[in-house]
Formats: sequence, structure tokens, C-alpha cells
Amino acid sequence: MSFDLRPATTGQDALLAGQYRPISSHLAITPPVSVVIPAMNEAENLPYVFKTLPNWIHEVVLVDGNSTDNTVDVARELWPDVKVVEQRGKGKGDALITGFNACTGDIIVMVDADGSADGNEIVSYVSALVSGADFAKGSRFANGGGTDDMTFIRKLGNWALCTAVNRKFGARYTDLCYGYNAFWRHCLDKIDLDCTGFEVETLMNIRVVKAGLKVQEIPSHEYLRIHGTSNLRAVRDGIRVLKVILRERSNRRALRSRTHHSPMLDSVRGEVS
Ligand SMILES: Nc1nc2c(ncn2[C@@H]2O[C@H](COP(=O)(O)OP(=O)(O)OP(=O)(O)O)[C@@H](O)[C@H]2O)c(=O)[nH]1
Ligand SMILES: [Mg+2]
Repeated sequence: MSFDLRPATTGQDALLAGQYRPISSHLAITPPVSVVIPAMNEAENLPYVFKTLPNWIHEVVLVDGNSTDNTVDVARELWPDVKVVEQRGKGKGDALITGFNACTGDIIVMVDADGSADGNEIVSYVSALVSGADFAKGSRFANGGGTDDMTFIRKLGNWALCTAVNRKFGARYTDLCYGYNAFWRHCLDKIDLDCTGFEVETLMNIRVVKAGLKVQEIPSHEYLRIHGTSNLRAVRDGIRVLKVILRERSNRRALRSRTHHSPMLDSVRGEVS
């Protein structure tokens, strides 16, 4: 089935032009959805990942982190139209930023390549976005979510960091360091990502609050990584996340004190309240 991807002016126009993508028996949408998959040596897991991706998505962008297995060949075999982007830098954050820049869809969904995310949940994320949210943030701890993959120590660390973000930035998150999220592409202009590692989700979660974007949490279930070993190191990456929280907090303080002393900057006050 092929779709006309030109933007619709009204629902009626879109209907007549055949721009709606049927999503389920009760939902059709017009915005094209891109799925970004950061992958480093995930060839064995990709069959499970692609198996659950809905056939109505507009494109899959796989960001290859210099894999030494046949990640790229497997991806091309499973999804012939996959857009493969070779990562120049290092780290999951760098991979995601590279992938976002390569997307052509209006909605972008982030999906890990280790088999821990169920592509059937994408409809919940997209539904939240087309219903008015700017950022659909997956949560393993919202009612209906869950995880098979977190140790007690990781849960504790995630809870402590999430509590810190809620207190410092006035958010009401139930989860922080989770890789399954979706957003309208215009959010990228407002959050201006600049990081390289596993702190990327935390940075996004903080910046969407600071930018005053409308965030909706989506209950999500994280399954066990199927093959291979995690690239995350709890202590090293936990410290990176903490540093991001402190840096974002001090940037906010610095901006606030500058605006208190400079009438020229009064206009930006509302944005950093
Ligand atoms: N392209 C690219 N992908 C990466 C890099 N680091 C991690 N990834 C991918 O990012 C996703 C998440 O990484 P994981 O190692 O599963 O980390 P995690 O999900 O936080 O940890 P676990 O819960 O233990 O699985 C996976 O799809 C990885 O292949 C990188 O440097 N480059
Ligand atoms: Mg994982």
C-alpha cells in the first residue's frame, strides 16, 4: 500500500487525497512516523525488533555504531527500505542525534535494538502525540508499565535520579532513564541536544520540561535483552546522568541570575520559570 505524504490542510482534504494511514480499526493518522534504532552489534536481536514494528510506519532509520557483526546486512534483509546511517562519533546519545537528523517523518520514535522494546506499543505513543502531546515519554513505572530487565540497584538509581529531576525541574515523571520515547520533530529545535552517551534520555526529559513542552507518559513494558550483553555500566553511566542533572540545573540558575540583572533579557524569563 502506498500513501500520499503531502501535508493535509484539513481533515476533509486529507481524506479525499488518501493521506490517512490506517493504524487500527479505530484510528487513522496523516503524519509520517520515523523509527530510529541505535544499534551496536545487535544482529541476533534485530529479527525480534523488526518483527514487532507496525507496517504503517513511514521509515526505519538504523544508526550503526561501527558494528563488527552483520547488524547492517541483517537489518537490510529484514526491512529492505531501511535507511542505514553510519555513526561517526561514539555512544548512544551521539547515535540518536545522528539518527534524528536523518529522519524525514513528522513524528520520531526511539526504539532500542536489543529486543527489549515491543513495537506494538508504538501506536500508544503516536496516539498520545496526535491527541495533543509534544513528547510521549515511555515509563516502566507508570500504571500498566513494567520491566523484566532492571536489577534492584538499577531501579534504586533510576528512582533517585528521577526524584532529583522532579524536584529540581518541577517534572512529575515516574521513570527517567528509559530509551523508548516518541516526539514531534519540532521538539528537536527546542531541546537542542548536545551529549554523547546514555545520559541522552535524561537530557531530553529535562529539556522538554524546561522548554514548556507538553509531556505525556506512556506505560511501557521493558523486556529482557535477548542476546548479547548490555553496553550500559550502571555506576559510570549513573554518574554521567547525575552530571547532566547538575549541569542543567546550574545553567538554569546562571540564566536566571543573568535575567535578574539584565533588563535586555527580561523576555526570556517566562521560558525558564
Ligand atoms: N549506534 C550505537 N548504538 C548504541 C551505542 N551504545 C548503545 N547502543 C544501542 O543502544 C541501545 C541500548 O543499549 P543497551 O546496551 O541495551 O543499554 P540499556 O538498554 O540501557 O541496558 P540494558 O537494560 O542492560 O539492556 C541498544 O540498541 C544498543 O545497541 C553506540 O555507541 N552506538
Ligand atoms: Mg537494553
